[in-house]
Amino acid sequence: MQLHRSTIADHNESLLKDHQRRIQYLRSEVPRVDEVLPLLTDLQVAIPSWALGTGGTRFGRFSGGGEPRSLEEKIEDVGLLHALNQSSGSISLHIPWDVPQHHAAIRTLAAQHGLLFDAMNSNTFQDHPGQAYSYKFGSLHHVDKAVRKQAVEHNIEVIRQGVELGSKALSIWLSDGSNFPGQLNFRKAFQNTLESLQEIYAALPADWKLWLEYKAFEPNFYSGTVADWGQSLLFVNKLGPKAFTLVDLGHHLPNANIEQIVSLLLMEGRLGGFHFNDSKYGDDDLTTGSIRPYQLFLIFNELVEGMDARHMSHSRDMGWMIDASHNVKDPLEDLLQSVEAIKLAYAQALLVDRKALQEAQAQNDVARAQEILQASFRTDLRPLLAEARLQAGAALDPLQLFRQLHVRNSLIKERGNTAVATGL
Ligand code: PSV
Ligand code: MN
Ligand code: MN
Repeated sequence: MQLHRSTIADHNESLLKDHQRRIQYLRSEVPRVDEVLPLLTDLQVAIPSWALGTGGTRFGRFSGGGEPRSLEEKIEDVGLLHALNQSSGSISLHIPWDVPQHHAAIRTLAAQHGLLFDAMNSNTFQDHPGQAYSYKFGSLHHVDKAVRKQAVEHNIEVIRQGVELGSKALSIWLSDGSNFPGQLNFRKAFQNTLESLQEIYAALPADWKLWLEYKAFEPNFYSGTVADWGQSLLFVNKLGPKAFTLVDLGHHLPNANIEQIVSLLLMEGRLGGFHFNDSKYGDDDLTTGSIRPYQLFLIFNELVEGMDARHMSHSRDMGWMIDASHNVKDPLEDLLQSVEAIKLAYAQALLVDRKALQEAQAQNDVARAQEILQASFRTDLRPLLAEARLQAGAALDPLQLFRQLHVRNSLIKERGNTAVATGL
């Protein structure tokens, strides 16, 4: 489904008067708002190819219909999101859930939608059809060298595919771990993983990055071989300057102080990117900002502070990606909501009075420090995001336009009701 510029222009025209009233009020309240507009426009959030269909649980999956049946259709869906918000300018693929075949044609299609290829995700947490060895007892950490070799080769193949598509990063998440005490020798598991990662790292092109994601538990429930940021940091420090830790917001033990983790990883120059989602219990993969928006803001507060301290480009020097999966919402509506929540937290963080905060910190003025942060968090910056979209040629209200156009119904007509989103 193609979205014409004139459709967006008509939609914007119909909402313009109300929008102008809101943005004028915001400008009168927060004089700096216009300064951050270019930064907001520049921040693009990658969409994972596996989030375009309705997610499921191990108990069932309830498809809303019209899901993309091929990589081409996934690209079209992300293109639609990007046309609506001008903030979702890339797609992240998962191999072998995605099977890119005609790379040049896929690349051209993506470019037609204004999209780039974000990080490539390898997958050694499932057995692939026809592979020689099983990953039942892990992949890069496996006791058997032959299994490790197979997993290393898969990762190198994913890099190869990514090079064809113009991607610049390999994202590795390992489910490797153990379910029972005694199952693993932790040190040997670590050393095997390190050796495997070194082989993968050696195959990285010069301008590529390797992001190593950690996860506290699931599918293993006793130990994880890359279970937390400390373990990931140990690996990436040993690998070299192209290796970084990736933070998935749902991969921590309950109540972890993620913003502090972010701050210290940044300080060490080892924070590579994010998988955004939200959670109440574990790796719930709920819509970003739907459960703990204040935490999201505090994370962005550290990001802005830490990246500025290191003179990093907010838009270019970090991998911004969503990793979510939804059982009850329209996946495209949900992704629009997640992108909006991410940019809202970013805008709030950009508008923190940093000088005043530093002064309050230097004077141990705890109450003032809290007031400064919360003043930003509690300012309604939604009109600012809308203004950024208006200036970028996107829709003032992407979700409303998505509904007005009955996009889901058109997709169901085109693709049918029972299509599945992933290759598995
Ligand atoms: C694992 O829970 C994870 O967060 C990794 O990023 C995977 O690639 C993704 O989810 C698969 O859905
Ligand atoms: Mn993830
Ligand atoms: Mn996850």
